[in-house]
Amino acid sequence: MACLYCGDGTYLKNPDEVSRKLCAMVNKLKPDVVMCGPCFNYLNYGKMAARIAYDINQNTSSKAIAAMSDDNQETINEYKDKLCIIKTPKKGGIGLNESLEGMCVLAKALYQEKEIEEFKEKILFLGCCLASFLLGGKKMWGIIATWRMAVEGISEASHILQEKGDAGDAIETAIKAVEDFPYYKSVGYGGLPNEEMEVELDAAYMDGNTLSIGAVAAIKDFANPVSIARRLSKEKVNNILVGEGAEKFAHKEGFERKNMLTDRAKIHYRNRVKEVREQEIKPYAGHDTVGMVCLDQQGKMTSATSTSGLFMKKKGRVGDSPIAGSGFYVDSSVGGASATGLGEDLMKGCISYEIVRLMAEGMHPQAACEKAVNQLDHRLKERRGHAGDLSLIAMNNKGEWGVATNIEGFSFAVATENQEPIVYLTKNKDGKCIHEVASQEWLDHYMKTRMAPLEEK
Ligand code: SD4
Repeated sequence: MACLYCGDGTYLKNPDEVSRKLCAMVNKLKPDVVMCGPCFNYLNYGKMAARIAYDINQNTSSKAIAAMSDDNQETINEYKDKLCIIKTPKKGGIGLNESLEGMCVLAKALYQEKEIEEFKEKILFLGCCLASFLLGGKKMWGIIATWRMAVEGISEASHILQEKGDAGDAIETAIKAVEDFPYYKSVGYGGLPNEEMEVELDAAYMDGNTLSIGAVAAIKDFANPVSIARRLSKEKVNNILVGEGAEKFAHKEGFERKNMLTDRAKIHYRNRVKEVREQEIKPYAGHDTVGMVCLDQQGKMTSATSTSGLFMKKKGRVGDSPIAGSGFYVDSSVGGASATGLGEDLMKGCISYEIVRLMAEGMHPQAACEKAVNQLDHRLKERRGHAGDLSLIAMNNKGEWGVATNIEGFSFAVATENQEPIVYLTKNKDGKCIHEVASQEWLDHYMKTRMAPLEEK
């Protein structure tokens, strides 16, 4: 064997154990060269790869080399005198295909007389799932959500998933946590009202095993629309209910009634009415829908959304969030996606379905999100002169995830078997989305501004 490739696993809970097991494997297989590098990730994901390469050089007779992009500058500085590090051009990660090419070039350099094609057959790939493989067949789980506000919810969900709980229960728990928190202005209790100062809520739930869908739209006065949507997904027909019909169903099924209009939301409403009058501000500015995709240890995937839609929307307006294929979609045999942004534009691309379709063709969730968002953004600008906000999250059935946006500073939260719940901020730079872990300062500021006393203008 010419080479052995290993993935990253930066956020592995037990890097010592992974390194020890990988060294044992290298000692057994005795490859000439071990290439260590992040597969398709962002940030400083090369850290674990560099550390593994270093340990292999210390503890085995094989030669280990690390490969990573400039995103990993910190790691490159730390290891540059201790390790051979190949810089890969690809921003973000070396990618499976890129690393295969990269290793072939490397192998050719080492064994000069051979042709690149020959090496392809001699390379053993151990990609990003290496971690779970090495840690004794532990099953992957994960949950990803739009916006910072979801992080407490996904933390609760991760306990359920860790304990082999069901992806349906985990996602419902996570979304309910967001719906119940009064300071988040676009979801559930405390959600911002429509033009007539009524809180009309949209929510959906999808089961990726059975493809069952349930949704409610423009529902008033119920505490947890996502639970009603999940209940509807169990029906044979009548899966999507709106307004009065949805309320009647929820009442009959015993769901908790609640006046969802808070005093704080009333102040936001009155202030916005004044702003719109005085400064011509668009009533639609400022919205944060929660959308999630979840994978459990049994391989079941789910997706769900919940929102009060656009602030000051017309009574009866329905956005993308309860619409399958636009606001959400999931198929356990592939993965799922969910959207936030301007529903009217998100729906024009059936964008969640499009991402799942691209993943089914073999694309990594990150590449699929970027392709779908960039293409829709481009198409909307070309045909209509402008594109609304489009932000998408996705996860495949291996627990790999991706995010893309056409706005500045979209935040999202992820937890998986390999990583604690983390909030990231992302921005689109020339079609590539760069994710950064949100600083403590940013997180504190976020909460402070959400909960600051609100004065009527
Ligand atoms: C809607 N997509 O109703 C929702 C709004 C949203 O972040 O996502 N806000 O159009």
